[in-house]
Amino acid sequence: MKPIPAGKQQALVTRLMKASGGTYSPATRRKYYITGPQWAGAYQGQALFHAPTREAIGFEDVIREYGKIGIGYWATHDTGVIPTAALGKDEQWAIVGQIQKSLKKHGLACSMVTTETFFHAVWAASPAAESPQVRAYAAFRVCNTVDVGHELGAQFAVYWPGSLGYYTQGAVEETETLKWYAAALNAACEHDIAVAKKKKRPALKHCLEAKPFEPQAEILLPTSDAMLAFISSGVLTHPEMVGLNPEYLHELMWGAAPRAALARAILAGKLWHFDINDGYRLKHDVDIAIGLVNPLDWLNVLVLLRSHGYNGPFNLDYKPPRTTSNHGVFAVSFPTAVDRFITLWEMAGDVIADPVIKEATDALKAGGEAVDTRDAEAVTAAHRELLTLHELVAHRMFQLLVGAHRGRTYSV
Ligand code: 3MF
Ligand code: MG
Ligand code: MG
Repeated sequence: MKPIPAGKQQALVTRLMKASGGTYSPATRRKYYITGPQWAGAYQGQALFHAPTREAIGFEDVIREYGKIGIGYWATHDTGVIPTAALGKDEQWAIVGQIQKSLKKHGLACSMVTTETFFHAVWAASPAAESPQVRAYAAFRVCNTVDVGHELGAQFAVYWPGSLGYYTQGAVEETETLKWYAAALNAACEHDIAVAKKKKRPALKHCLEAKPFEPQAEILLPTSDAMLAFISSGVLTHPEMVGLNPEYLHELMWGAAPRAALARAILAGKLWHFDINDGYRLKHDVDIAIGLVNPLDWLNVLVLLRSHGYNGPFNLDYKPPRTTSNHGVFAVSFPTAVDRFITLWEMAGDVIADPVIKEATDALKAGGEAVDTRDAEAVTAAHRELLTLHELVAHRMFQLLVGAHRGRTYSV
């Protein structure tokens, strides 16, 4: 092939995107509770060892482009749209007014707001630092986010505590730090109760998001399970207002099975919000878009969520790759991520309705014929053939994933 001149590359991408097919219409995409974070759309490709590869864009651009794609909901960090120095001031409310206008113009709703408690130097010793002043500032920040959330019509507040941990051992007393962290959440919940009452709105759902490491070396609440224990430990004044925002890749990062982590959150009644992305076990938080690494596992995850009636947001918390251009972020990265989610979600419906999987599962639950249940050999023998169905179910899931259940075969 001849070299492609820069001026013809966008057209090539557009043509190949069309040739790929399988896209859903914006109207169809809007039927799902898919949320687009400001930070994902505006991510410029920067990281510890990485210079930005894309130009900066603001919320007007992100909201407009999400609207065109058919992403119906928008979410943001406070400082993703409001400069730190303007927080809580008149300038903040002017910006919030602009955001409201943009959302209305492009037909989006704000689903979630979150406080950035990891980027600014003030968080160097975490939002639950020893200094009462830092903690008072943290309380101001989370309460201010509650105000912004109500003003924008959000239903959720999310907390990724980022720097709640340490680089070096012994510098921090863990129980005290956790109680101080709880104090900030308590301030947010109590403030929320008052604001919700005044505004005649339901209170926000406050969702904790765990990540096992990064940016700190050691993290005080590293997993969703740790957060469930924290919620019910007695340190929160309103544990009923606090649930989870698990993130798929954050669970993989510590070697967990995301589906099992989600199942534990479901049992606790705390699966309220879900950050969707993909990546690899025991590695950096690469934030690859959903389904590009573990499509079969993702299908399994969505089967679990569908069968338990999960109706919260699916938040596209991933990072368009550094190799993708500003144009590509909204022409390829977001629409394809949304479409893979929809495909996997609908496929999860196929799995639930599949007669082979259904009969196999029912048979496994029915068990073998009655034997003496105090006789290990007899119980084992009564189920020997039945248990082969486990592998058959897994094979059937694979068939559903590749379309073999609809007759797709290869002749050699
Ligand atoms: C970090 C994350 C965060 C959180 C966000 C919401 C930048 O790995 O996943 O995204 O989701 O801070 O609170
Ligand atoms: Mg996240
Ligand atoms: Mg993440």
